[in-house]
Amino acid sequence: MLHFSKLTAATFAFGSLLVGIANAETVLRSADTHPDGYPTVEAVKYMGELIKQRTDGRYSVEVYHSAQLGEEKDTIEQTQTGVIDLNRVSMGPFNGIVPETAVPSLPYMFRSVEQMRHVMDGPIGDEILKAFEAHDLIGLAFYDSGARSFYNTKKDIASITDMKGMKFRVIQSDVFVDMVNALGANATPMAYGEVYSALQTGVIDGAENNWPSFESAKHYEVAKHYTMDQHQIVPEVLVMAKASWDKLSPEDQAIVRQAAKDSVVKMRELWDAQEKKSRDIVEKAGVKVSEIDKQPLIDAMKPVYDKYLSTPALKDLATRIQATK
Ligand code: GTR
Repeated sequence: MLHFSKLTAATFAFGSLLVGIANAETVLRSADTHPDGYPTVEAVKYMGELIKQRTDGRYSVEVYHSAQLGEEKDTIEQTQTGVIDLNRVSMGPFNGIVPETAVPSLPYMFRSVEQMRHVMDGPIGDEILKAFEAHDLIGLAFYDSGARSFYNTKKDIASITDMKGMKFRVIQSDVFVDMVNALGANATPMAYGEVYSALQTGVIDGAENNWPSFESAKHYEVAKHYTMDQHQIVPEVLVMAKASWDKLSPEDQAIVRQAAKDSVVKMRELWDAQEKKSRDIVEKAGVKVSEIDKQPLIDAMKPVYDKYLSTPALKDLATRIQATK
């Protein structure tokens, strides 16, 4: 009897040790270049809450916003090596790593944000997410980034000829560099965090981005001319380190994937509201917004398309994107 109860006590102690281990919370570290409150940051936090609820607290997500873990190019490398678990990045810096990402990044590839959402929500989006796996990353979801347009410190741009010789900062991606050069301007690839001072000191004349980035990075304080050329509708992407993913059980992988998908809905709500808010802030601060005839810019992209749609598979991907309603 005594022996039996000892055993019971030991079993109980061992059992609670196991429960203790099972309850230990694993915190997944997630990188974002944007400040706290930005739609991407809030969407990943929301995803973290869903993961926490659905794993009974075994997993949670901590978002390191404001480039606390580094600039995008570096955080991508750190995610590939498993130093960072999760990363929310523009597709731009992936262009040289995952060739499929160059296609949705091509200027004027999408006709509208609505079409981009249809494409990325469907089988084409899944195919592109899958393409990350060959590069030690798990593609989880696409977020929105509106449309990117040029802005500068010098003058209103009303036609493509006004851009000639101007120096524009771009994302560290050859697609972006080639786009600016094909417009007759000069591209300066540079980390996002360096753009404000480069605008201020005149190292560059301008840059290009959507309303929320233009506003939250405060570039509008120094660049007062915004041109509505809307050259790129580049989706953002949320990736996980393959090393971190492989540590999850298949059930937990399914929870993470679903939570990421669920956070897209939240992201889009936040995004649509933020775009309006940001545009309002910059216009009130005196930014002059000018319209431009987009056709000459579209026509100038022919060599860029030829360069990046270099294989039948990539050409086919572009054709399928363009055929999506
Ligand atoms: C923003 C994007 C960021 C970053 C930035 C940039 O629109 O959300 O992830 O890529 O652009 O221009 O570097």
